[in-house]
Amino acid sequence: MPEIAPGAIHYPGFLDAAAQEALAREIADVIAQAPLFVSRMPKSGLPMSVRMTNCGPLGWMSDKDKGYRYEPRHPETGAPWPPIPQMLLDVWDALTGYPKPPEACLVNVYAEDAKMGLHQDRDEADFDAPILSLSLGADCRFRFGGRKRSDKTIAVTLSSGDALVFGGPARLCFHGVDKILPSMLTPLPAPLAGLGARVNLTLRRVT
Ligand SMILES: O=C(O)CCC(=O)C(=O)O
Ligand SMILES: [Mn+2]
Repeated sequence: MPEIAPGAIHYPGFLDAAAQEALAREIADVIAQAPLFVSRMPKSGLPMSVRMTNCGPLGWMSDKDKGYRYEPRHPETGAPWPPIPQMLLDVWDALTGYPKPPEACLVNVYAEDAKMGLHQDRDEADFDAPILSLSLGADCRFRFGGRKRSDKTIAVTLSSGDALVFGGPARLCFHGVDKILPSMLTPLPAPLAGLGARVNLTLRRVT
């Protein structure tokens, strides 16, 4: 499997079509219980271009006043996040080998024109566990750099069914989504059809 940087491994096509469909069904269930919402940038209050929700004991969100953080409850319904589907816990075990389960699974839904700026995942208290990312639907141009914002970056295409694990020396590497690739609009699997162009799941340990 290609190591795109020390500690960052890309698993193209890790989930086959049947597994992608099964995962999409699980995520559609999560969204039915925990509706998609829009996070806002700290201070400016500008809306992010992705819509999101979470499953697991903790969920990531952001708003104008309190900024980036994890919360045990959905910001609009006030309900606890639904549990992380077993198949995702199994993928976590298989690909990270980390002895504790993930505590948060962020679901990001990208419209065709959505993107995500270069950032580090650093709202967690513990950086020992790797991050696991899974993609469904349209290809995207994913950008991966180093531990400084100014470090050189590379572009990687993430496609439906791909997994990416970044931990160890890559845990705090800057990354982002430049764009959804319009010439490669693989539709989202049926259970998620109509929600957007691409769905990304990010599993993390938080505490
Ligand atoms: O959509 C992706 O591939 C990356 C998402 C991400 O980096 C994040 O939510 O922190
Ligand atoms: Mn990230």
